[in-house]
Amino acid sequence: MSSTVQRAVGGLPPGFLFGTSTASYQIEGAATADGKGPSIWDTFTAEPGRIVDGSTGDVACDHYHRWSEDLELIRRLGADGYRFSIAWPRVQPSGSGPVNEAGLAFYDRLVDGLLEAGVQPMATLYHWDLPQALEDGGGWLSRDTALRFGEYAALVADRLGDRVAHWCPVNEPNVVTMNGYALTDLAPARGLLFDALPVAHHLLLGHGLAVQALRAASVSGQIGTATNHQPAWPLSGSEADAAAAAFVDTLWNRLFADPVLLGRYPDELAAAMPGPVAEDLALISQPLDFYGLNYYNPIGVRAAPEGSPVPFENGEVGGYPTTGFGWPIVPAGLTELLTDFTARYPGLPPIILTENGCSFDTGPDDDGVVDDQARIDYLDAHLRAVADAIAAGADVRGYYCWSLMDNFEWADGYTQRFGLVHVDFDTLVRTPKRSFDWYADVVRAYRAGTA
Ligand code: IFM
Repeated sequence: MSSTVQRAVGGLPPGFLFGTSTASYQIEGAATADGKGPSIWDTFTAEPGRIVDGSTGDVACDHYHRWSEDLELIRRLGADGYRFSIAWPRVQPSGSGPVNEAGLAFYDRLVDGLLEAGVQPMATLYHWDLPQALEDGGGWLSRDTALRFGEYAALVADRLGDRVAHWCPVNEPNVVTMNGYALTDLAPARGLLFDALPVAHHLLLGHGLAVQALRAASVSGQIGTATNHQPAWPLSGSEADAAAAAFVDTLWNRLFADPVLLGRYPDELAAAMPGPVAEDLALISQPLDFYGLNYYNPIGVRAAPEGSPVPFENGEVGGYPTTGFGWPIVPAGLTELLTDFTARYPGLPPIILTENGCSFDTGPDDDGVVDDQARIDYLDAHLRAVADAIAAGADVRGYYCWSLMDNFEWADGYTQRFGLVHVDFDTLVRTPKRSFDWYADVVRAYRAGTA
């Protein structure tokens, strides 16, 4: 057994879960199959210039048709869990009304297949593919979308609630708010800057209503979150940069974690939230079984020049190696985040890392081997960062690698490969990378060590 495998599992407590993550629009394809309605991502990708390589998720990995082949890969990996997302427009093509049976049946089969393979299903209810009809009615700027989301959650809970092990209602509400509604790089590309803040409240309310629906259905699994968090690091020692970084921490991290974990908004942003805020906060802060956290890297922040529409600018933290995306590789940022959360939120439930991973454009060599040592090094370092946080008192119970397979990376199309499995997007042939075998070894070594 290699030393990195032994290192990676050292310091992880008994019962620790290993898994992989994916999302519907990024892997499924089958854009109109079985009555699926259009989502905001179908609309966005059809607009020229939105996606760097001009691609769409119309086919993606064609997982909708090849799911049993992918299930075999999941089985072969041997990890405890698999996180997938349910496409709302497959279940309710226009975001409200009765269930589209064929769409929900797909996830029913997937969940059964996972359980037969001995893998715990982790279901995300919303990973960004909002039914277009709801966006036409205001999208997440409208309170109504949160109410519809609660109804959709109830429909899914009714069908899958007896078998899903973990529920993540909303993936990365901060990314949706900032990149989809404040800026224009993700769908629906509204570009509203601070006028997008009500979106945060409606996504959080949607989370609360979904938690309520899942509890009302007495689902057997645990309920949590999947929120992207990043330490905000000032790019210089100046007071102005420190203040800008504190503001970004509030906007990116606290705005989404405080309401869930403390039942209140940060003072600086509370006034921007549409009512009835106090009642909504009671729903938003219902107790959770785990806090799901997605980590990639810290954000570098500097103060913006006088007269800018926002008081900060983002920049890369320097001095670190980078992934194919150019994102800095900072495992210590993960330790910092986990220990800071533990200190900041006294009632924090156990944490599960619902995403962590890296893009590297490594393809098959002449022998068909995908030798992605850089990914192994990244995962190894981040698992050790988790162990460091646990040693410092953080209660972390699981790690889900993003991603099982290369997929459609949003505005970056097929140019960024995050998978443990290589996908040839011309032939759709799947080839497990060396990191796949390494991760399988990590899981085996952990089990052997804790058996
Ligand atoms: O691919 C995304 C995923 O959909 C959400 N979290 C970050 C990943 C990498 O950018």
